[in-house]
Amino acid sequence: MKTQVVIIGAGPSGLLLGQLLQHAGISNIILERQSPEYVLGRIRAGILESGTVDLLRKAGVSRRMDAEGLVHDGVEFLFNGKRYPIPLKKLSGKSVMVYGQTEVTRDLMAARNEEGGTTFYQTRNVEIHDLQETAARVDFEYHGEKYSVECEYVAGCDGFHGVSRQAIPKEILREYERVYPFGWLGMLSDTPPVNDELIYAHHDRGFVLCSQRSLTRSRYYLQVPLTENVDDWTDDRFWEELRRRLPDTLANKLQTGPSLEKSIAPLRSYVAEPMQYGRLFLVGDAAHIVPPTGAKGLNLAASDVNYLWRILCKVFHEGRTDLIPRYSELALRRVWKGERFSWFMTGLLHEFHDRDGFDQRIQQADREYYLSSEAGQTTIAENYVGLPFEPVE
Ligand code: RFL
Ligand code: PHB
Repeated sequence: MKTQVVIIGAGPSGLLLGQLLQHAGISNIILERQSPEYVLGRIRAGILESGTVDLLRKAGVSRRMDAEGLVHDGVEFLFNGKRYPIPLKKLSGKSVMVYGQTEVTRDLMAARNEEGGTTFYQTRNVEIHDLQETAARVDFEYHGEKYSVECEYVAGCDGFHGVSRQAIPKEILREYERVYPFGWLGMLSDTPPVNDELIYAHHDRGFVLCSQRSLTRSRYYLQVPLTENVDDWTDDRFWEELRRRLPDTLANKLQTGPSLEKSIAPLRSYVAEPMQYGRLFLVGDAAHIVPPTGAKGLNLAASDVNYLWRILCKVFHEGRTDLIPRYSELALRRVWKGERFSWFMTGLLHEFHDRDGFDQRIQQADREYYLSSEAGQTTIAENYVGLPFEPVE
């Protein structure tokens, strides 16, 4: 087989890149380890920045998002029982969209099927070769048979545990990491959200996020120690703990119901540099992970896709191979700002049991400053809705 770009991974990065390349007349094949049902069963991100929304529109997959997604012009913070609404639109000129990663992925899969894009699901043993040669090669197994694809470029969209990052030699790859001493216990339920806007709350018992997927589906998260086991959390225990961490005005409004999904995710900040090596580009979680507190994971994946798609269009249509090494530089500049914001939000809102008195007072002062000053709120707003993309020239 031969194609212009092999994309490893059919998560949001791989599918969105595939769709944009297809529309630009650049042939591509996607290789995915799991089945489509498995990929759609993963409950992950819920908030789209306006730049991500624009990119999904450019990719021609926004019909359902525009009809069903909820535009949020604000977000709320809460600590010491006091609520701080942040008017995102007023302060930054932009809004965010509530539309889940599962739905984005479903729309991208449907578009690819309709347009006849080639995707191999349930592949095994994907191997990347010849990244420094005149053509790269990707080998894989599919239903017990061995296959080989020759291509000009490989997009590693295979998430944190994928194989692509390992194709960069150890002496070239640099890794930066922070691991946090807690995780998020998430619960999805068909209950109306407790508030119109998302609420990020600090409480002495730990952080809480009240999020949503629609007007009838809620997503809540509780900060928990990493030693917690999800099986020890019955629905009743989850609702009870959530109520304890919310002020009475909200706790009394909370509508409870059976969970559709519950899981614990550890929190991590991680960046791999460079994001390009020979004919390979790393995209999304394959190159970087953020703690979910800033809602940046999926949005940074879309940011990488934006830069790579623009660069590959110029490479294939205008012969601009000089842009290839620019990908890493452009993508990383925005990635590090997303990393900084996610780290900052995590530090601002969580309960750190290992912090001494001084650090706790600084955290308190930070919360008071950022949430009560318009300048502080504007900083949060412009990062939350997403920083602008740089032009690719
Ligand atoms: P994905 O979504 O992980 O997709 C990678 C795809 O590659 C496949 N794959 C392979 N395919 C072929 N061969 C191999 N060797 C392969 N190895 C892996 C995988 O099966 C998968 O289908 O990465 P992508 O596309 O870069 O998208 C990134 C986003 O998914 C991610 O940033 C966010 O979901 C992060 N994230 C969250 N972000 C938020 O903004 N808000 C959240 O609430 C939120 N919750 C989460 C999350 C990430 C989680 N993970 C990864 C542990 C919750 C969890 C549990
Ligand atoms: C979610 O709805 O899953 C969600 C929303 C905002 C975040 C993280 C997760 O910051």
